[in-house]
Amino acid sequence: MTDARPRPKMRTVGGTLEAFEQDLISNLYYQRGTTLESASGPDGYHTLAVTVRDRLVGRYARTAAAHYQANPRFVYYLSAEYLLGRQLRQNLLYTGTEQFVRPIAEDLGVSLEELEAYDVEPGLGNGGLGRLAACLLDSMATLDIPAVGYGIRYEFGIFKQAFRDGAQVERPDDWTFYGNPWEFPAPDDRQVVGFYGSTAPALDDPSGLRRQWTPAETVRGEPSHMLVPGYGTPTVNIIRLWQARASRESFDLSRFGAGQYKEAVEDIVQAENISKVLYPDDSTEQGRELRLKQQYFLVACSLRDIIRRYRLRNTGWDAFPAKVVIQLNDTHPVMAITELMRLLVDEYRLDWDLAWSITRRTFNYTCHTLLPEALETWSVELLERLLPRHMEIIYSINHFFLQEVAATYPGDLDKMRRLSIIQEYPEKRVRMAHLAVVGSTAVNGVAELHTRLLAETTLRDFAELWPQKFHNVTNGVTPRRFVRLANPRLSELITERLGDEGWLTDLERLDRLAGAADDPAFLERWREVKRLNKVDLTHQVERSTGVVVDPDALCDVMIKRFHEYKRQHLKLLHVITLFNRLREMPEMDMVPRTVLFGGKAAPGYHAMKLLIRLVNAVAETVNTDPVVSRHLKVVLLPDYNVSRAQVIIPAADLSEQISLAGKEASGTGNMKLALNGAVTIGTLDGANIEIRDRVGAENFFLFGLDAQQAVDLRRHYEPRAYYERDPELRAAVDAIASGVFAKGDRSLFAPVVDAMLGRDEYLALADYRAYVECQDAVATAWRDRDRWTRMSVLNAARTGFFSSDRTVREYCDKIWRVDPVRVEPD
Ligand code: T68
Repeated sequence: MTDARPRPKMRTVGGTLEAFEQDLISNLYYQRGTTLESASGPDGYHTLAVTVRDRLVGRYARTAAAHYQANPRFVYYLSAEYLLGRQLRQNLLYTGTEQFVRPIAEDLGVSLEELEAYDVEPGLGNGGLGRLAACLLDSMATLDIPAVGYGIRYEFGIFKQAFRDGAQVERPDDWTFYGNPWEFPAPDDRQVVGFYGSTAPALDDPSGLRRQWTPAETVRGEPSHMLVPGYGTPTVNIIRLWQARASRESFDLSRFGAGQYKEAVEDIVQAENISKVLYPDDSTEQGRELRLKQQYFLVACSLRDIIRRYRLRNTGWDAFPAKVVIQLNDTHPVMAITELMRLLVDEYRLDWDLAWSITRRTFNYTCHTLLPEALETWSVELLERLLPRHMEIIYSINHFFLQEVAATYPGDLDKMRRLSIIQEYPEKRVRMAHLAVVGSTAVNGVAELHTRLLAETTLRDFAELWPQKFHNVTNGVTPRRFVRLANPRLSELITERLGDEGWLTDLERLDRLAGAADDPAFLERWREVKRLNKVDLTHQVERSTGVVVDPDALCDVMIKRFHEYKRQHLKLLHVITLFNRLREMPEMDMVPRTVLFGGKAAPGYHAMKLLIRLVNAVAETVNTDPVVSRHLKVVLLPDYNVSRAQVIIPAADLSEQISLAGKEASGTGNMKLALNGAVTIGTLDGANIEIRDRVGAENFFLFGLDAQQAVDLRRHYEPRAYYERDPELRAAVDAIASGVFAKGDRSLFAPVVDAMLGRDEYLALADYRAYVECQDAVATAWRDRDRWTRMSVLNAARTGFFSSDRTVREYCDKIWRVDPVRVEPD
């Protein structure tokens, strides 16, 4: 896809300030049933939200009409997770009504900040994968790509994180408590989904491939949609979220009448549990049956909706793959492949081969991991019980696939065993990634290194069999949310320098800032922006932790899910090293630093929950030490989420991307931080490599083993040897072991020490010395203010490539082959 066509000029649908104010007052009265005099905070927020939302509805209607008219090929993005972030400011910006709100709010005696406190972010995801989905939707709308996102409307999103005595406690995220003004329920488009039951042969099918499934249980999926506006264009797409409801028959009126209240509603509760909670689990498998139910619920509802939409303008099945392209966001929605086969073969009575050809041409699969333990598998026993017909279909798909394999590699049983969709030992399980690759046209990794390693290791046999299936599409992030909304000061400075706001939809134009990196006056203003952002962050830190930090200190941030491979413990060893140095030499001239962590650990991930305790314990010790705390502060900001990211990222000086090379698929926080002028300290992992290639080696602090060295070292690795020969490392580990961070209790953090000195799975000790030396180089660079600011400017100037607009264009070119549809301007 090219972007050669002229873009319609950005117009505002905001109308006039007077009209906006009128609508506000009227909405307050008629929608909330209250008046200016008696309105509460939630009333004010809701009214503002609805008034802004109304300005997108006309655009949405025109988008739907244009799509109906053009009958284009659509992208359907299937994802179990979306981390959309707050909606209010985004939609004010996208409708051009931002300018009205302040004067009106002033007029009415409220502040936008006050109202925004009620703008809750829908936390319908865990981390990078869910946020990527949201960035891609934003870019698809911005590029006028006809697209619909499908997901689950979890009643409770990702848990809220608090700390009690330094330990993570999880609280439910009741995100719809005040109602969600951004969504439109669409009960007319509900669907019914079956589970359990049995299958029987279809009477008229001699091939035996068509069968009839009679589910034992049915659940209703009720959709609602949220608007996904494009920036600088009238296109408004939607994301459709399904909520599980009991089908009407589930309510047992006779039992209720007989006073058996609990029994009468049992089925209702069970059905509605399906969309009750997001699995806050990005590492381990748990709650298996319910999780599989969620996955099937999502794909069954979505496919029926996709077919419904297809049939509005098309007849027959031949055109289906030409009009429908489904992108599977990791393996969570991969059951869609078997469900489409079931619909086509059993319900629409197509023959198997035609159905399979349609199915394969419809789906594509994005893989987001390299960790073998994160590759999803489902036990055959569970699948046979919950989705008996789907299990049969998987066996048939596998049967025909293995015939193909046997024809290509005659007699190679080992190859067959490795490629099979079914794993036989130690237990029969379905490998979802294999099903995804077999049932898709294109498979993509999310950064160059990741795609290469996928093809060389995790999916190697498939890459040999079908090399043309594998593509790389390096991730990206939306500059609207992560620069313009998060960092208005920097945005203003950039716009002033570049002359207009065109960079917001053509991010590579940031390269014109490179010239400014030698302009002392510009550097001064750049620094001033960063400083003001850091002042904002210090206020936030103080409000939520009570810790007072210096806005002039180097702001060193590590924000991401807590996971061993990401190596928060390596960062902590560095912090403890600085602590030890200061204790030993109180007079040393150390660069003042604030080390800021943010991130959640999966509730069942005990090693990471203990590490969180340790981070908080180290923070407490450091921050209360009269000598050390003059130079060093450590903060673990509770409840890291998209909204907090939008405050932290603009204030960061140093971006920590220190995963063991070969483990982080891509990372996207690394991109957001670089775009906001943070300099990266990182390994050659994921997209760090591509960031470094672009910003230049001299503007990136590289350290550590590369992916190949890590694999080689792992074979004969002895962490104790590193511990014994490096006195600073030994002192840091010993400090944890000695109980100084646990009021003398040597047992509390012993598991952390044991993990380091025992297996040290992610080679933190091996990378420690290189990391600490690299951090010393960071400190030296920081002392030279102009040098540092130059690096900061060049990081922003040279990372325009990492816009999710570029990512979406690549998906369009390599995989989707969809064209934009222009929508009538306002
Ligand atoms: C992330 N994956 C990758 N997974 O770790 C990151 N997993 O490198 C990459 O940048 C990002 O995806 C986008 O491509 C995840 O975030 C999960 O959240 C997850 C959730 C459930 C199950 C497994």
